[in-house]
Amino acid sequence: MSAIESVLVENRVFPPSEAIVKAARISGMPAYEALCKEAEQDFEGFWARLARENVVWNKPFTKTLDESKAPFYKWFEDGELNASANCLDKHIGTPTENKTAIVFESDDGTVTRISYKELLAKVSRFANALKAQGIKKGDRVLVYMPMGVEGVVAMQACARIGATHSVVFGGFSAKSVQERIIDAGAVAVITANFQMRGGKELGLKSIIDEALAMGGCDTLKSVLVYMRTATPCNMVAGRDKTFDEALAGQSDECKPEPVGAEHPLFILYTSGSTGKPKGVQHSTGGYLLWAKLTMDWTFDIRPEDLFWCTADIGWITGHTYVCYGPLAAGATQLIFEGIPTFPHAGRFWQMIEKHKVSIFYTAPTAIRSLIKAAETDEKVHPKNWDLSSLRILGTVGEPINPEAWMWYHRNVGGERCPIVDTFWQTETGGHVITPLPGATPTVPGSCTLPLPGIMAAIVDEAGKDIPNGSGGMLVIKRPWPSMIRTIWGDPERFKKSYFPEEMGGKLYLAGDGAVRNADNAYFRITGRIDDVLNVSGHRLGTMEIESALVSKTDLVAEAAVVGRPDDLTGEAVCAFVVLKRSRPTGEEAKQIANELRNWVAKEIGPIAKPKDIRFGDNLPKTRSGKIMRRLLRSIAKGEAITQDITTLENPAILEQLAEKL
Ligand code: 6R9
Repeated sequence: MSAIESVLVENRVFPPSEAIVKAARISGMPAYEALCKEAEQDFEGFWARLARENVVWNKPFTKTLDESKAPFYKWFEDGELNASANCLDKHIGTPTENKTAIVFESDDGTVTRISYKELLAKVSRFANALKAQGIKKGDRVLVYMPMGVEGVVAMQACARIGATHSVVFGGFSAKSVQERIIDAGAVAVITANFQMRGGKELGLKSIIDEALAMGGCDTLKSVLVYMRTATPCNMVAGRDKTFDEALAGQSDECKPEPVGAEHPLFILYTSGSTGKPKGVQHSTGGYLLWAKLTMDWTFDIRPEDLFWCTADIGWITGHTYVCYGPLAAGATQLIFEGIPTFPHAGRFWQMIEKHKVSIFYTAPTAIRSLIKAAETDEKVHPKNWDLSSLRILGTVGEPINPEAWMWYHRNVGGERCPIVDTFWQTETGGHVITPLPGATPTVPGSCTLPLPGIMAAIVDEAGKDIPNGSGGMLVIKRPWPSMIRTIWGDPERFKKSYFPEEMGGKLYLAGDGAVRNADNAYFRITGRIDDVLNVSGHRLGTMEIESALVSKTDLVAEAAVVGRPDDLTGEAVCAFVVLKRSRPTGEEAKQIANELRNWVAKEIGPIAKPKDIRFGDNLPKTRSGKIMRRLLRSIAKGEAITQDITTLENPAILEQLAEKL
């Protein structure tokens, strides 16, 4: 049975214990339902109340929602605030000021702690250094940093002066960095000499140098380099400065710059179905409200919690649940520099015991790989560590298969911790469909119900509602405060991608397929319905990988990329390639496949490397010349071809493409 099929027949229900319900902020289903009702009865009043209660405004807003230019919705538009002040200054003068904001564990296990007060001083000083570089409100700054306190400081410092950050995950290639600098018009890059992962020192600054050497980054003026390790890196005089140089003489006080609620706090690039990655633009007010609110709602965060989200700051999860949410909530969080399998695959469990983590939030792909490790080596099984500090578990990034859910529930959660399977996207800013730990009975593999005020539904291609029990497309019918505002520099693409005319132009189209349970209306996400793949929880566009392949013009004539299910990574990239020379076989085919993999890693990043590469003399096409992708998907899965292939121009190549290297 495939993961999706097993999800669809799942019917085990796990209600939260009475004690958990009693202690929770949103306590029991009636409390959840009351919030939903409040949102339905007075939609704007509901959000206005929450925005007043959860955000510190320099200037209060007078209008909650402006729909006059829909789908370019504006929230709290005439209000003014600063995101960094909402994460740091807000706690000064309260008992939180001396509380630990971040517990940092480095790759080699060294632990450091920083209090809210110290973090504020550090962010302020860095903000002054940015200003001294001539960086000002509205400028874009690209952040290419390892996991650690400094990455959060860089983002917070940008927010403090009203500069818009664009964080790029440290695994992306020089080419990807260059494209993002150009698209965002970034004036500065904040990076590190190296990052430490799994005991290895990996170059970051060298990738920035390579990106800038590709040319076209005309807006870029300065590069600030955090010396993470003692190994020197290339520094270009007049352009590059170490953090020490940039921070020298800077005061650790910096007044936060108030910005309008709609001011772009950040741009984060993500893959779409067509063309280049899109710069998802987020607001300041609505986004910050969501980061704070979902910490309260989904994680039921408390002052004594030790919160750990394992996501990298290069992804949206690291933005909302590392950089902004935990700080806005005044929580203590753990940040980890390394990887889950170094020095052994019990590292996560060991860290939970050591730091007494109470809320643990990770990706299904990590869980699956740790299950596999624990099954092969008893010594790294979670039972070897004391995990009794845990009270809530979470997952994010992709559908979780019920087997992995049950393992997580039993072996990590000790059958006592609610699991919040949080469905959301870069575009939604934060959780949109998720259980509430002290209310929602959970079902393995289901993200259960929408948060209050999120009008999620399942519709057909014309935007018409589909009854519960049948699959369709996931949409959100009304705007919400933390939604994507536009695609940076491409409002038309924003409208077309997310509010398609064919569906009436008013529904937010998530790009995922979903089905609601006929009995309890719970949502199950069945996966992307567009050409976006989800490999280990990372979004990749098939078109992006195809264009990377065909850009190897000396070798590749044509390429088609599809996804196929993979037990470990959820989906795997499978590329069908036609070369400019004759079709290779045997050792030679393997060697060329490797060359192509490395090429894709260089063009996009190692995460995009095709797992499978198949060579053919041609690709299966219809008489009108369209590549039959559905057929390729079947071949990639190793399924027998049941589709009608009468329109296929060249049926003989199917055999070639089915051949594994
Ligand atoms: C936060 C994040 C978004 C895509 C999304 C969907 C998949 C995320 C999920 C899930 C099933 C969940 N996804 N969470 N699918 N259950 N709990 O991951 O953002 O990188 O933009 O990916 O991830 O397919 O559309 P992003």
